[in-house]
Amino acid sequence: MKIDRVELREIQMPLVHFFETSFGRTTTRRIVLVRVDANGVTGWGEVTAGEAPTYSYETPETAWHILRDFLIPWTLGKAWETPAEIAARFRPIRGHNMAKAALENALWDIAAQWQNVPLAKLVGGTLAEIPCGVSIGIQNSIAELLEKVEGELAAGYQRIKVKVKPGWDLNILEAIRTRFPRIPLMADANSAYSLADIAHLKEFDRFYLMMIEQPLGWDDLVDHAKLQREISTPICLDESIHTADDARKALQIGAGKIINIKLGRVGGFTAAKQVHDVCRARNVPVWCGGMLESGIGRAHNIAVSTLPGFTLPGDVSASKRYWAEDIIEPEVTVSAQGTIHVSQTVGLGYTPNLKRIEKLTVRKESFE
Ligand code: OSB
Ligand code: MG
Repeated sequence: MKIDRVELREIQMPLVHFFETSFGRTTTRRIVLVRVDANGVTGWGEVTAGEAPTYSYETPETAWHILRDFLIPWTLGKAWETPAEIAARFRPIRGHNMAKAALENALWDIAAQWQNVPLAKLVGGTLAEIPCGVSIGIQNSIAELLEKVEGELAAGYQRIKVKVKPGWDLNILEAIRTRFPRIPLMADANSAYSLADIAHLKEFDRFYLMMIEQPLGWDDLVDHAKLQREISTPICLDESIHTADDARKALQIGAGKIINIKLGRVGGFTAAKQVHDVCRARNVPVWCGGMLESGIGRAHNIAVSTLPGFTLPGDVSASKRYWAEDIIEPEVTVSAQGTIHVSQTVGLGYTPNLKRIEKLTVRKESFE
């Protein structure tokens, strides 16, 4: 099969509510979409990079550059059988996993349509329904945070994750535990602490969290291993895991007990499956992280979440938590039990809304 055409476009989508982490606040997402046409079939991918290089070094601009100048020329007009072959072709490029994932995942969408199966099935998924949690950003006040937690629990979500940073950590966890003593709760620090904070991080143990996500350096494994020996709360790694080898090394040295898999961060479905397999072989649970995706990235997240090792609720939630109107039809909805029913239709499982996408587009470039 041959790729006839690739189109890059940047869309801008305002969030219904700002999203704040320890590295800053986002109000409007800039999302690069990749559309691929091959043998009369269209596939879509999404670059999940943040607007600023604060979660990782990638941005919409770096992804556009890497796609336009390297990844697209390397794939356009070339023959391929499986998306994994394309992933292998991208290997000489160091990093830039979010750019790679956007293109590779579009090919998975195409491959699923060629084979007449749902994307989840092609990926190797087995779950028909996936458990969902929510990620709640830093709020303007504790009262607003408690209100949000209450609303998400009422909507049925199976676990609550809250963003923490120095000054917005023990106080908010105390407030949540006082009001909701038994809910499945976790915290995500996005690298806001260092080993100098060990005594402080030990205090998290009294809130019996399911896990604490990426407390230390965004590129660290060694210090996380030291911290994990000192605290009883399980550490979940996010930012530090980019490959299956990273996962193997992290688990080997005890840097954490759980891994968050993000398609963009690891470079697409091929690598995500490898990270999943490394963890599953060691009985280490994984879950799917989110990057404030539009419906296209969200649909990919749902597909990867059907792999059998995804035993914990992920940050895969309803479209309406982020968007007044999503770019897919139907929008992603979550059941009263806090689950998403996996679409059994061929391909992505959702239809990109071309009119809506066109309206949100601020630039596009196509390659034949
Ligand atoms: O660390 O998981 C993270 C959003 C942007 C950047 C990093 C992270 C997040 C989230 C949001 O936690 C997850 C979601 O999309 O709901
Ligand atoms: Mg995280």
